[in-house]
Amino acid sequence: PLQPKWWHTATVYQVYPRSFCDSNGDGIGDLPGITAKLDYLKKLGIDIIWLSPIYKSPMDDNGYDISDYRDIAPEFGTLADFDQLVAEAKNRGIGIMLDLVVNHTSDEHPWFLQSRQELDNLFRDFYIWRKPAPDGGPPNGLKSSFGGPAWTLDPATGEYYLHMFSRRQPDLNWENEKVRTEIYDMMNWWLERGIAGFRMDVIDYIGKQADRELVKDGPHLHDYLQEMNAKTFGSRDILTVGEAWSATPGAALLYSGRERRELSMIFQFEHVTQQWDAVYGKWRPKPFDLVKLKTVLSKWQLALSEDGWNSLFWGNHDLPRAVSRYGNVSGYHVESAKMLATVLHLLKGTPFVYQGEEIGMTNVPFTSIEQYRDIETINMHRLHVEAGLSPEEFIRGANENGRDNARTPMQWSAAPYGGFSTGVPWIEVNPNYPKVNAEAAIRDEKSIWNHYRKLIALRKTHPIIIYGEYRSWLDQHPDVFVYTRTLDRSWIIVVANFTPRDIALSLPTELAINGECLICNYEPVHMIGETVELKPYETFAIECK
Ligand code: TEU
Ligand code: CA
Repeated sequence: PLQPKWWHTATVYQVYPRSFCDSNGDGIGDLPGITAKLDYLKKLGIDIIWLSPIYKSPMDDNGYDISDYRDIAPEFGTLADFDQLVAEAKNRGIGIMLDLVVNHTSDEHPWFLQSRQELDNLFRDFYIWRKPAPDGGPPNGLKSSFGGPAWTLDPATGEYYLHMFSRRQPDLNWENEKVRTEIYDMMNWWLERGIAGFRMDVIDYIGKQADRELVKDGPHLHDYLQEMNAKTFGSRDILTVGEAWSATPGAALLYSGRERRELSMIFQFEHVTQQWDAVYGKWRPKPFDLVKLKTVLSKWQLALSEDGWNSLFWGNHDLPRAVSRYGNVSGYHVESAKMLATVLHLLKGTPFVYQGEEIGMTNVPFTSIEQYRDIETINMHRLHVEAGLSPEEFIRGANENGRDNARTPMQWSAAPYGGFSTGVPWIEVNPNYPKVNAEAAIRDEKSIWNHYRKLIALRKTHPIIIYGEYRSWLDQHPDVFVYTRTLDRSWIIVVANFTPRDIALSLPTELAINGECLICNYEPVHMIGETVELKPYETFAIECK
């Protein structure tokens, strides 16, 4: 049923360029810095690098606000630096996947500068302009993800323009065919440069119908994606991943089903958003609930088992650090980070590693709003405090779930600033860098890093990890995740303790196994019977052929 694809066995590594490696001491990560670290990534075993945006940008949202789709932000380098990165990566068998941000542009993009000039400008219809409501206020109640109305009045013409994110990120009008043609041309221009894929920012928004306050999953969303596929990457064997916070399993099949000619896969976020508070959202996360997490992961595993394909991730540049969110950084940092990696990488799908996750980087203990750089955190701080939340409580939420947790500089060594830069970094380095850093991790055979390396390699030698049928067990067990993968006569059992306690686990008799231990975070386990003694955050996978 599933037709094998090269990206089924691949592991993707996400680089957030601003925070990865600074080559010239200005405190900002850059393209030559990434090129300098390709051997590190090669050693880890990854196949694809997803680069968060590198295009020219005023950096209102760290590059997710693009002012020139065909040039590089000067602080990141030049097109020559980019070509060199692509070539050097290719030499090592690594592909470069670009972040395609086409729901919106920067307000400094020439299209928008034109568009805002006058009502009959040729580019007016590149964006979404509406007359004020009768009372002069915004046309309707649409809200920006970063707080406040999604409409801003532009005095030049007396109309409002739509921006689902900051007011410096005006939404493009996808109903305008000229907009779509421009975007497809631009995509082809990058494809010609030899890139291996696109990650598509908030792609579920592009079919929006603003007047109906309908943003996600608009009626023409899939028409546009089919058109895009046909006009750009459809004839090439690249990897495409759509970011779709709204996606249900049914929607995922529309995006990635084998007959659909749309995308390779999507990012869905159900395992993330189910942990948010109904009122305060991510700023007041609910306590971790393993049963709910397992329910969501299993649902997605089963829904995309025969068609479509899952992306697998714990973190990205918008999310907290995985080990801080799902693991235990106070007593079982290494054990819990390895456990999480094992659970994720042995599921069916393509794993995504977010930079620093492979060394167990953690959330950051900021104490004041001045230390944050993220536009969402800064805006939401203002709005929540105005609405009566105490600044302390907001900071507590931000330290748990804010986006800057993932954006502090990559910790390369115990050198000043974690070896990220010789100058003062644009955002503070996590103070734990003397202990948590890549240099130390590579040296230590038992490190989190070496565990990731092993997992990534296992996918290359074990088709059962790629295609084996998934089944979960003990769904209601509050502390332990148990699942199996089966292919032909072989099967793998994966067991993971999500708590800092010893657990005596009773297993169904059919799960008794005697085989090869593929990976573990304590001593290898080859055999289990009806009961298993698990140490804190213990995990292992046994294969029986
Ligand atoms: O994220 C989409 C998005 O919806 C996030 O902003 C999300 O809502 C937020 O982090 C949750 O609180 C993408 C990018 O990944 C993000 O970095 C950009 O800021 C955003 O789009 C706008 O381009
Ligand atoms: Ca730099």
